[in-house]
Amino acid sequence: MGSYWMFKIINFNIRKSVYLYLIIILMVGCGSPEKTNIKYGRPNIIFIMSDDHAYQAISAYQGNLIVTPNIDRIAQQGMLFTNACVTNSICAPSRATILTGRHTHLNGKIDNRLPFDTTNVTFPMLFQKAGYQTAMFGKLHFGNNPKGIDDFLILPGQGNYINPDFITPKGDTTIIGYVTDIITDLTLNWLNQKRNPKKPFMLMYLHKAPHRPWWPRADKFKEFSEKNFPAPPTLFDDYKGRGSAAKEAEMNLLYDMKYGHDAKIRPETIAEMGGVLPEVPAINWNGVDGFYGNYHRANEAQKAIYDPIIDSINNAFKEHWPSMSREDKMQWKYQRYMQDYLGTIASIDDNVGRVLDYLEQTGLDQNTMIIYTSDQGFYLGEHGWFDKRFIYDESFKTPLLIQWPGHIVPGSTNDEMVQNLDFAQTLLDAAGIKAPGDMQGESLLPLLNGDNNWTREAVYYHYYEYPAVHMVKRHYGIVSKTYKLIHFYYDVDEWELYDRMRDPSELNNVYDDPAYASIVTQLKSELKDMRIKYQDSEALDQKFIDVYRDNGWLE
Ligand code: SGN
Ligand code: CA
Repeated sequence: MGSYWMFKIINFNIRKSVYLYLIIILMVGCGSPEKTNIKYGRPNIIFIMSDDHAYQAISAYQGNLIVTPNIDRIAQQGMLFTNACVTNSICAPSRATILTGRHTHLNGKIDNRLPFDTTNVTFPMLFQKAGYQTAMFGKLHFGNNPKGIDDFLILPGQGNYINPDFITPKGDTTIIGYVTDIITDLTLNWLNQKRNPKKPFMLMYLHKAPHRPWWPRADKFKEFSEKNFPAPPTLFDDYKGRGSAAKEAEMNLLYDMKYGHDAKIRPETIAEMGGVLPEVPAINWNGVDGFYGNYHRANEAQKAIYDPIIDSINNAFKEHWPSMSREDKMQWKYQRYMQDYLGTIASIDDNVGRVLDYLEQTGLDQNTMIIYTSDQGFYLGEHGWFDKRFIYDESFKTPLLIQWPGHIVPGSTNDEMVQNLDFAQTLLDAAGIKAPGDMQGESLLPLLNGDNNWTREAVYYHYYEYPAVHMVKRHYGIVSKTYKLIHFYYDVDEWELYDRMRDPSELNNVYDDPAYASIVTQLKSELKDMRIKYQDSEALDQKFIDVYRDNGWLE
């Protein structure tokens, strides 16, 4: 357990068994090591997923922002995928695709708003049916409880960083502490005390961090608030070479990231500076709730640790902000963003280390496939952005690291175009469970085993949540290692083509460049075939626009 705040159950709105949680949590680390279930032949699965974890913030991928020694261990002992991507770069839809092995337009979870259709078959249901124990701890983000899961404590919706609430099979509860530590404690407790060592297990360990508004644990908050990070070359992107979607998106650090909610500037600080400042309009400020909505979850003891750090950030802001240029403000926001975002990741890395240590100490690691991934990628200032949604690389790609002793050559890398669509079939295949014929991915086992018979050359992508927060227009596209063709089809009709080899930062749309005319023709035809293969269509595009119209969400 993190040394910060002892666990205490504070909310007695569960019908019964609240004390059970206290007892099980105190028992973490007290149990005896258990043997692997190797004699049963079937591997255990630990699926670790963080929320919005950019590959740029994992040192196995890129080391200039943060060192993540523990997550990197998975790559050192297994395989690092350098071209893993999602089918739809947003939270709940990505999770729905992971669970069902089906694209958004078929599983129906097009966005974060509409409910998940619980008649979908999910891979945990199949594991459970095949005799596996199943458990889930952390963020699901569906608005309904997971099916096929024996044991769970999940965050309601996005969840909270400090003293988070949890939904449990027995009711709701609040646990005092820092969310990343708590989710890990619950996970370790389950491994150590609750699972049946005679059965194989499929465990989903799902972090809330590093999702906005990026509240690190207080010690990490202090440590990271004193650091400076290198800005990406495209921080001041003016979106010139792109279409209207990039220009109209609302995810620019300078214009859309909020001083209160995101950068931890107190309402009192803005008041002392003369109220709503011209360069800090209400939209960029987010009022009192933006800051206090999160801060007030902390109790007095916790606030006492956060306060000096917040004070020092606020004092520096008050002193320097009036004389800062627009460029300075962009740089300031970028630093505040990275300090908090990466601070939350430091806790993830420590906690992943705790789980890996436990598995190694007990020998469980020998028969366990461990996956580390995120529900999508994220912009860390590239193109001046935060958030995700776009098919452009930083949000399209997602980290993927897999270890499985005896099956994967340690320290290997793979650059094939693999997707979150493939996860369900991969895990089922690893466990020897037959995947339903209507799953649309491919098992990654041949890649993990080092076979060279992978034939997929391009993948399909489709994003829907518009109009909505961040205002990223609906689009679909085809992506190969060399090209990316995109169609923004709603409220505009615009195509973009990027030459991924010559223009890896995706700054120049070459769709209208005559030199690429034959590539455009070829990719359009492949995209058409792909839409047929995956059963997507204009009729479905329209159906999902109509859903927004029927709900009054098109304004
Ligand atoms: C919240 C965030 C957005 C974020 C969505 C979706 N705003 O609305 O910035 O894009 O979640 O994120 S916040 O003010 O609440 O922090 S997702 O990961 O769940 O898809
Ligand atoms: Ca997410």
